Amino acid sequence: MSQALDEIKIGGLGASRKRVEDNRFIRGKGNYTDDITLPGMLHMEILRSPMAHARIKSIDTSKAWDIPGVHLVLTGEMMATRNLAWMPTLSYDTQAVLATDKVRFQGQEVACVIADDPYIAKDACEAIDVDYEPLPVIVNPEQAVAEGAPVIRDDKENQRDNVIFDWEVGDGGGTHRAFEQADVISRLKLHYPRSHPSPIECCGSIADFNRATSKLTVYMTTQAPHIIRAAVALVAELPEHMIRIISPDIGGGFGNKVPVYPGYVCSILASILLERPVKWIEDKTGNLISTGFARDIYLDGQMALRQDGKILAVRMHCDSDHGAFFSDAQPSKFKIGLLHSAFASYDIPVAHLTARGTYSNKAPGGVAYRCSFRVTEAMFFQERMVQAAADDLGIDQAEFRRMNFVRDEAFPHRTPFGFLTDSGQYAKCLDVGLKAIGYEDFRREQAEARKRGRLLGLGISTMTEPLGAGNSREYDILGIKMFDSAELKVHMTGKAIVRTGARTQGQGHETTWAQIVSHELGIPAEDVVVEEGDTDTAPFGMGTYASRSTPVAGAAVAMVSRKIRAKARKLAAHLLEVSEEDVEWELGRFYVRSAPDRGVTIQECAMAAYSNMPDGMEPGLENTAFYDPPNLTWPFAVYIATVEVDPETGVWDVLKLVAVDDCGVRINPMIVEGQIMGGLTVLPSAWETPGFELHSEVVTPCPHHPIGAKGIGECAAVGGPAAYVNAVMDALSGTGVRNIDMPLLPDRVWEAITYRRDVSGVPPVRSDD
Ligand code: MCN
Ligand code: CUN
Repeated sequence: MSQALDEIKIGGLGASRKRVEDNRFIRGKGNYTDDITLPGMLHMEILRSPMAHARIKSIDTSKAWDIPGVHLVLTGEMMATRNLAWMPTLSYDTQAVLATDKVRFQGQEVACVIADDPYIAKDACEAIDVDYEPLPVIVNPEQAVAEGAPVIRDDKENQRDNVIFDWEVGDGGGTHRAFEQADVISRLKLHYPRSHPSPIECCGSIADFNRATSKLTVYMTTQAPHIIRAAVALVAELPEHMIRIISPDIGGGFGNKVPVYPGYVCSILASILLERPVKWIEDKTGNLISTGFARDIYLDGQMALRQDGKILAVRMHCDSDHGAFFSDAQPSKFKIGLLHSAFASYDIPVAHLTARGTYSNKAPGGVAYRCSFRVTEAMFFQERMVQAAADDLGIDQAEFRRMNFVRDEAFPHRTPFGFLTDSGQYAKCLDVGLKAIGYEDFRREQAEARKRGRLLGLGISTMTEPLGAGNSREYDILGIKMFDSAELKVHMTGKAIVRTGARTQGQGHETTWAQIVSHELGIPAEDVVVEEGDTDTAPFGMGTYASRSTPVAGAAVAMVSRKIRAKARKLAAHLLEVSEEDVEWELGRFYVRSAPDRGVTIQECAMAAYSNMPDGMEPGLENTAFYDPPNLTWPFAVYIATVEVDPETGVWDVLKLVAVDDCGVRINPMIVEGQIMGGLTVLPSAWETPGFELHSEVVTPCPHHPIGAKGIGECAAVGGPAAYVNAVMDALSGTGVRNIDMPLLPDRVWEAITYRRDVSGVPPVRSDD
């Protein structure tokens, strides 16, 4: 008889285990960067530019130096003597650490003061006298390429204009031919505005250089500690083994804590110069005006359609505003992230995307924001465009999607831009969603309400997200290939520690990685501790963003567990005195095939690894696995929102939101639901947050992931926005309004209803009459 453990009881795959990290968080016992105090620690503050574009005529720091308690005032000029005035970005550009020649965005770092406490440092910053000569300011791509526009990056030798790149992907000729066959061509232009990830905890670092040991330890808010270590080694030319990056608890990242910021660099240099720990904690204003933003792209697309509803081709152009430095975090190969994952949900024969990136006098970043490298923009545009096309053809929105979906049997499916999606049941997800929202009934109710002057709307959004970069053949950042690793140490009493190079920021890795070990080894999850974030102890990894942790680091956890199990099997054979081939595995236990009652537990094997190993076997039960995924994982989701818009004020409320997410096998269903709700809510308060109805009945295991899981961390933030916007647009159907750019503030909605016209959010001005 089987003596396998009950996987849910031991907290394995599928168990809605409470998050173990919350034990300390809800008690206020988290350990964030700002909680750390080191002996002799000094404090750093940054002086930021009040101007968006100006030449620096002079910087006078003498008054700051005179303030008692000031230890160091850093300027770009001083940084330059150490070759640190500029640093490389993640997209092969350069970024000013402290400005020397010009300031290029409002909030740019101009100088730093290191003092006994942050208040002295702040006062000293105010005592620095900077003489600026203002220059014309550019705030959007149109201005950037206009005749006579000032060249923002005149620091770069061959830069004669404000264009960063012109990039294209897809089949231009084929797309052109398909458009010639079209019965109807549908067009949509929109702006996805700049957004800021806004984690509760701002960025910060404590650099601690110890002259005696030559070791540099940096505590910092980073989602990717190993990448930072490599960057510090290469940029500051310090030996990598003498650098230790520790990412303590993180109070939300959302992409904001991927880039390298000047504050980190300055605190490191200051600590080296002063030989004392230097702490820099950014304030909210600093975080909002200077750290990695997201979106800010202008999309113009056309869809070639056959009268019966078949999508024949898509043509897209994207103008993206990257701010003053091209510092996007994205795979090297792609200039505009994974924007070309657009239209992956649909079976579209051919497509062509052109993209132009430009500089502006705005903060750099392009980190995306809860989105796998610009897939939010891709999916938003996909779903807005699909809605517009369905309207143009007079076909029901749900039906139009269904007829163009990639069919279940068509996987793996090659998207028109060349990705290979792995699996899914798109139509089934849609059916579940339509049933849950009560589609037919709502349409009737909507028509009835219209007669009484009430505006109801229903918006559908789907998303197919490329999660889990690499594989290493195609994905790298600055040449560093994207894979991950996990290390598992099983102690003699059967307790274990698992470490990865990912870095949880609230996603619950401390809970879920233990569940994967449980699933593979039958060790109860509570007997497995998870540790991440310290480069001296964690194995190499590319970090946590683009929902790549489960697809890559999580897979590595499964693979290392399997290595441990393989060794445990040998130990079991030895203990049971049979040959390895006669040993069978069931959860938590090896047994003799011919005599199932004779068995040993995984814990007994662990003890044997330290006390009774067979002759010639290397002792211990520890291992590391590197995992280079064969492909991205491709979760799918359908989000359906219903709204009511007040025609008098433009205020709108969400009546209901139904989410159907298929992220493959769910490790921890409760954490997955938390991720979905967080993604659908993002920044608004609980007051604006509707009740969500989440569905988990569609599960398409990822065919190439060891436990069948796909990523989930960003899906709802990727697919959610279009559901809300489509719902408002649906409420306005018949008014001739085709688009309102986000944010859908009441005044914009009111303007659209009242004047029956599109409302564009294009800065800097919009005509108000
Ligand atoms: N999970 C699961 N089953 C699956 C997939 C995931 O149980 N099939 C679990 C995972 O084990 C993990 C969580 O769900 O505990 C999220 O997993 P995953 O989708 O792999 O995403 P990451 O862990 O890589 O998280 C990154 C993602 C990103 S990129 C942003 S941005 C974002 C997000 O997560 N930032 C967050 N969610 C966030 N949630 C919080 N609380 N804070 C942030 O900063
Ligand atoms: Cu894109 S924001 Mo998350 O990938 O860290």
